[in-house]
Amino acid sequence: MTNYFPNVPIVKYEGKDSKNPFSFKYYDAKKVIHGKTMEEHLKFAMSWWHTMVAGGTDPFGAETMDRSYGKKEPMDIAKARADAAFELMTKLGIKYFCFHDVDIAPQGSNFEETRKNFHEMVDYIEEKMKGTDIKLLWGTANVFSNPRYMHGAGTSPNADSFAYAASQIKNAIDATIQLGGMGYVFWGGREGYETLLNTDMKLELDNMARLMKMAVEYGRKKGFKGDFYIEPKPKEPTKHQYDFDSATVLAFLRKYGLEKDFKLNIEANHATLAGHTFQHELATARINGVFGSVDANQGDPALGWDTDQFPTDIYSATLAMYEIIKAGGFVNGGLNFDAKVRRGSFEFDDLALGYIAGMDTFALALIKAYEIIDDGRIDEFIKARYSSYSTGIGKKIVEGKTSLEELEQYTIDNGEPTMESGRQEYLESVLNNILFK
Ligand code: XUL
Ligand code: CO
Repeated sequence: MTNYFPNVPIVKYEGKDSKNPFSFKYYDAKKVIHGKTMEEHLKFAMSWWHTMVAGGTDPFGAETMDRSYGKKEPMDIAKARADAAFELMTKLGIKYFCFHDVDIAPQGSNFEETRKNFHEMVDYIEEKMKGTDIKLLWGTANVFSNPRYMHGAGTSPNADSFAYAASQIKNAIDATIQLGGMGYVFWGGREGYETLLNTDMKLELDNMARLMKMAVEYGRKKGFKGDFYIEPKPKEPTKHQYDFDSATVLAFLRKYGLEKDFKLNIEANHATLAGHTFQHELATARINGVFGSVDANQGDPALGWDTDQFPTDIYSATLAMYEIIKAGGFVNGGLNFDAKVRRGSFEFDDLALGYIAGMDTFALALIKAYEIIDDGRIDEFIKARYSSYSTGIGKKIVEGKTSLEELEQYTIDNGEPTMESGRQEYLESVLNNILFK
């Protein structure tokens, strides 16, 4: 193994009283909780783009982090990054990773050269995976950064851009299959519009569905048995992004008959940008049978953009884990840290410390979510709140055995409903009681 992170040891669980920054306080990978190890419940993944590539740029400043590992040639840098990725994942005990095509290999001077670089790196990563238990969680294609996608990819007004995106997606699906990935993500970075003065929204949406259908057909033909995901996000980079939130994506999938092959990859910070909570987006996916995977991170409530911070908010993470457990847990999906260290956290140690913070947050969230379920007060309250639908007129409503006429007669006989409190403050105190006991 390389030693690009010399200060980072093999990070172990030392318990909540440890003051060792390179230790887990809550994540005890092999500890069994409700029949599964923490590692099996959480399925942590490393995001290649934020961890191996991102250099800390922002609109006002250059890179603060050097991610070239002392190499000069683009392919050498790509290989060093792969070596560093496996070193970091091994030291942190992370068993999955996710990548875009452009994260792992340099762009060539034309499509064929880029494709050659890409497949060379896929082979390199495949070799690195051998003899480890590190797996690919999902793959994807970056069809939003290059200027050819300035007006969109699947929703571009330019058919040649659409074709280029399709070609990239084909190769990214091939790579996902080769590396044994069980997921393929569509995040519509520029699938949206700035103004309707130049946009045929119907054609753009129809075309996006056409591209996804072709991807499903191709993937299934090549033997891909995993899930395709759409990752909702309301805005940034486009003003009106078509994959706005879980409900919007669901309507899209159903309209175009894609709901059997696609599930949702829910990202925390995208949920909050849409004006929802992370829990709301997960719950919407769960109750509609399309919960798939998670991009874990958090935004800053004082900033209106996608800050992709490592998640440390226990309150939000716990409620997210509560939903994930209720959805039956991860099957093909997992918990990908779509998170990056802050521009000022430029040292290699910060990468490891960021992951440790995020992993501990979700480990504690897993423990607390099961404590909420085992405690039962919240679930029992919700059940009792709807008990009027278990008998009498309520039962008839639920079973579809009544009518407006009967309900009118019932109301005449019954008079004013007797109201009950929603007890929000009490329930919030129950949650605090469990979180901080
Ligand atoms: C961007 C974002 C992407 C997707 C993959 O906001 O979340 O990194 O997760 O393209
Ligand atoms: Co994401």
